[in-house]
Amino acid sequence: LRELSPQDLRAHAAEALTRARARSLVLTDVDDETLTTQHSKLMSPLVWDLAHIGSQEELWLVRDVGGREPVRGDLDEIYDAFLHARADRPSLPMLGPEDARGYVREVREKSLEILEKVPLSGRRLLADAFAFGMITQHEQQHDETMLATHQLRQGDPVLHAPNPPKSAGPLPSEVLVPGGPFQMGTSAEPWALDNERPAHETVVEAFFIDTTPVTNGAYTEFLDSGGYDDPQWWSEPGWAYRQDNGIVAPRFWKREIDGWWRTRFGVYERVPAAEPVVHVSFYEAEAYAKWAGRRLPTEPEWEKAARFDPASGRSRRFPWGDDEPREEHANLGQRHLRPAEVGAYPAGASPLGVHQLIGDVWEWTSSDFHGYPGFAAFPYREYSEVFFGPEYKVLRGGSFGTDAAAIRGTFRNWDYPIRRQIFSGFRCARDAGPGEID
Ligand code: AVJ
Ligand code: FE
Repeated sequence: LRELSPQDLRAHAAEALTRARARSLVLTDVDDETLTTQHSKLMSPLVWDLAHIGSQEELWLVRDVGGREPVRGDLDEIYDAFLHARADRPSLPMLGPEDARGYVREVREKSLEILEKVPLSGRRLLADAFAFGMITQHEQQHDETMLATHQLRQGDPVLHAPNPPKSAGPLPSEVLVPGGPFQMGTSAEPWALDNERPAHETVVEAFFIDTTPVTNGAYTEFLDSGGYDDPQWWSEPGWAYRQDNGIVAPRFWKREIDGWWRTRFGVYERVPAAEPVVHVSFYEAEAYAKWAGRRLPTEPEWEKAARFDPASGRSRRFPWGDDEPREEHANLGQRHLRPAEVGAYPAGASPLGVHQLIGDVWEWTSSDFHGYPGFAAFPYREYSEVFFGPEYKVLRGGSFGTDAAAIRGTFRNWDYPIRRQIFSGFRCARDAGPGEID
């Protein structure tokens, strides 16, 4: 970032903001009722997300970076996510669809003017350039949340996209990741959020990790062998969750006489065996792993598998190297409305041969969400620090709904272990025995 000229920084930020907005507009290009209905207690009405995107942009770019007067100071409270739980948002006096669209347009005009004028050099370079990155990622994160809202919505399909590539061929089931130190986290990545910082050395023991995420086919074996009815596979809180909520299969699945079917953005279809399983909670992932005689990877294990290059000993930005994601690397950006078959992205594999770490499905890890040694909250405690603790589990790698601007090898997402309306899947790991390390 320090090496880019102010003109290049501006062009990069403007392009990323524009791409995020195009996505937000596709996701909200639906009738007023679809926009204003609460499709699930777990989600906001789509029209709340849209104006919240504008409100955060007004706070951080228009007022903070630009030093300008508020556009709509009266909206701050309505769109403050910390003041209102999602379940309560429908009763807020929020902007209607036309006003929300007008509001985000007005804010965006101002932030692009500010981007043209801000020096992007000298004392405030890092803070100002980061603010544009933070707001871009914030909009993209809400775009993924809005995509999850679309998945929860009842009715005919309104979103359409071509299918992702097919598998390029079979792969070995697991890969050995060598033990020893590697660099985890980052101090250099310009748009990295506070919880990804700073870079620090971490040691892992040698372990095996699945080459790909666990597929629907493999998961169905767990289901069909009675895995959901056998407490021996479940943790104590996991079993209580399964019992209390009558959980019998991944979210959106239904058993028919001829096997498992699912609803996906309004389409009812047979569950495709070769795709990663999606819409499972941490507890379901953990139960599957135990049934399979394996376990979930820890966060350091996942990151080492994704970033460690044994040839140089360096940690790279992405499994395939330092280049920004391209279409052949990963299923990202809502280009496809489903995960791709395992083996579909050979160009995105890590040097050790681990595939589809980025894109397709978020992957549950066994780790709680905590700050790294030397963590400093930035720009505010509510961004991530207030979520640190044992209640949240970390997910890695992004999904087909995540934009390239909002994912990298160091990126950390977090959620409650019961959540599964997100695009969540997993892969398994196991300890390497003494005889297995060469
Ligand atoms: C990082 C996905 C957990 O959606 O709650 C959006 C991102 N933070 N607005 C969330 C976020 C503030 C956050 N997650
Ligand atoms: Fe937000």
